[in-house]
Amino acid sequence: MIDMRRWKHVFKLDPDRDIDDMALERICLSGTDAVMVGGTSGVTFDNTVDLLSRIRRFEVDCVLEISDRDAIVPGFDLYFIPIVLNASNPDWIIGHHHLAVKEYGPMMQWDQIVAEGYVILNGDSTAARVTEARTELERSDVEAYAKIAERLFRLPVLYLEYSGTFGDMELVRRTASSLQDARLFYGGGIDGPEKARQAAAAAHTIIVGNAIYENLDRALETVQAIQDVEKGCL
Ligand code: 1GP
Repeated sequence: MIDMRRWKHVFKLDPDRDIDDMALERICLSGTDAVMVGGTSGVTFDNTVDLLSRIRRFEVDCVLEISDRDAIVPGFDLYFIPIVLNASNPDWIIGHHHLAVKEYGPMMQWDQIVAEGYVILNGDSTAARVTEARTELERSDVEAYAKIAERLFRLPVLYLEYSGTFGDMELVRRTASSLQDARLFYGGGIDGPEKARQAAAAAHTIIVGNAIYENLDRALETVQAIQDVEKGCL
């Protein structure tokens, strides 16, 4: 059974973006803890199943982050379900979840499902626009969301999502250290080893997305950077 609590580094692959076989092989053999498949727009059953079958040639743990209930593909190791805590549109807090469980409830394997409390912090991101997220937040707002995620909803993951831009590491560090059980996932703007080291020093788990498509060599260097942080050489 996969233990996501041990993950330090995750690559996030978008089914709506092209990646050639060589690049995919380098990602899957990089030493990352897991490959997460997910994206905000253009995710379909077909492009998700296609990417899963290509990743499955490798042994790396492979999980799906569900953003569209028409693109729920069997065969992943785990299924991550975002609950966007700062969404203004309640569809992203409970609406899509309700419809998905109504439709797929009888066949859901609940021990494969991980709920993520998302806080979206980059107002310019697609995720913020789609969910109508309130991104103008004080640190105290984020702290409150962290408590709601962990104490009220008992979510196993709090995901601080800066998708496309590098975030406030002091905020990430303080939020992570305020959590007792939940894991803090950080994603956004990690474009190479320097930022990976900073983010890894602040969060429990870092997620690298865009860099895979923009500069693969530097994206791959983020895996080693985590190992450096683990050894204490920042
Ligand atoms: C996106 O948090 C991930 O959901 C990663 O962000 O694409 O900016 O690396 P980037």
